[in-house]
Amino acid sequence: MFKRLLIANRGEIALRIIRACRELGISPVCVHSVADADGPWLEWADERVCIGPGPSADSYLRIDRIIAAAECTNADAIHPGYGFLAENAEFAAICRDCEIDFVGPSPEAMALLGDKVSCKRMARKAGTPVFPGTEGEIEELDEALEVAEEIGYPVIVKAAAGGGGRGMRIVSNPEELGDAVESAAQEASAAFGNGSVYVEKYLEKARHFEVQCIGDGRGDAIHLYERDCTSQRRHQKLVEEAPAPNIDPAKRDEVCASAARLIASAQYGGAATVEFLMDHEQNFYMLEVNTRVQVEHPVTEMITGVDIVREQIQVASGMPLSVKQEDISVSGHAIECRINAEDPDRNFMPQAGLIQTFDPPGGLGVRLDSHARSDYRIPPNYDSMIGKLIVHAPTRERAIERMLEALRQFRIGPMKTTISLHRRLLDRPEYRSAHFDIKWVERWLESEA
Ligand code: MV4
Repeated sequence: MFKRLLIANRGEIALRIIRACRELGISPVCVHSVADADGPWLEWADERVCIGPGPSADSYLRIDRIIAAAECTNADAIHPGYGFLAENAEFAAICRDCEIDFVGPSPEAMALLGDKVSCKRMARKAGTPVFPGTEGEIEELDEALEVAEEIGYPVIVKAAAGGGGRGMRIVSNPEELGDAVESAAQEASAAFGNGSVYVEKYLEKARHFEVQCIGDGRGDAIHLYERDCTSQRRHQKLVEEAPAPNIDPAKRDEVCASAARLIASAQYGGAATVEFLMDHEQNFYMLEVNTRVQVEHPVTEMITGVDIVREQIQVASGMPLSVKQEDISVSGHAIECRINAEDPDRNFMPQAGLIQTFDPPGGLGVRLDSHARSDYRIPPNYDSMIGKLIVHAPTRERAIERMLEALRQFRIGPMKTTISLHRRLLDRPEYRSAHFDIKWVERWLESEA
């Protein structure tokens, strides 16, 4: 096992990784920016290294400085967390060249699954359901027109290197397809240095379903069942839960097993998430694979009892997975609310500044993953998530009630947060009944505006 692990991240996920290190007897080292010099999580690290000014491009994204910090502190491994360099295959390759273990997949596995065209090709081979569409990237417009005609409009043009909603165009008739392909390719080329695009069937009303997998890096992988992430706004998830409500158990087992086969086929090591959309008839279609630990991993930990960050570190150190597929079962229901320092009444405007009041809830089945505390000043440079409130209860109904009371007892001030929004969201009939789709939060907020 590693002796020292460098955490190339900040905030709640840095704290989450520190906690996993301590349980494994590993010494955690943090890098941080000048803007994060007062970050409460840094108190729990054995060493801290300042790697540059506030802007991420000058600190958390500086591969050279992070590698130098790892070398100076004698770290055996680097955990990238999520965001920043977590899905950067070049960073993973540089770590390997420097003989530092990257807590994540090999650069090859990351590249194979990170490119959506190659990922889709592998998914077809593994029997993971995908949207009908072009076989690979579009080379001739005629070929795209032909496929679109065959699958029927509307279709969607997507960038092979895209993700999170960037570089997509919805097309409702053949007259628009040429322009859409051209502009999506141009945008992708500028944004990702890769202008490859592909076409697939566009699904209007969908639920967002994702399967947590862990690969051992030697061709074996397990899944930890799924999460529902349908409640989101502008590609920012607000509430996640596990297991996904209202799913036929046989279909669910089949899609989860197919996700694990895909991860295994890439010789993938570490945590991965296979994202799907689900239509109203419970047909599943893969969207993409995230090659990192995700923000919402705790809901899966709560229902399976598997410590995902611990597994990531163990696999990266060359150890086998500590659980077998047949030993994994789902117990109860978990919900996570992302607590962002944003004003839901002012278009989710970020709220930097000094936290004066921070009174968190507690009690049976209540978990808080947060780096915040009173007297902590939220810097303006990073995303506004200051914590994740997670509850676990025997049923979905009881988890909702437990979350509502935990939210009621959570006092943060003076800045606005998304706590008030969550209290209203969890009480909506769409949420309570789980009769929702990926646009439901936006429709609801629009109807109140
Ligand atoms: C889609 C889609 C409908 N049909 N693909 C958005 C982000 C990227 N991960 C893929 N996305 C979508 N791909 C097909 N064929 C709708 C979306 C989409 C979406 C997906 C998941 C969660 C929220 C979303 C919000 C808008 C659009």
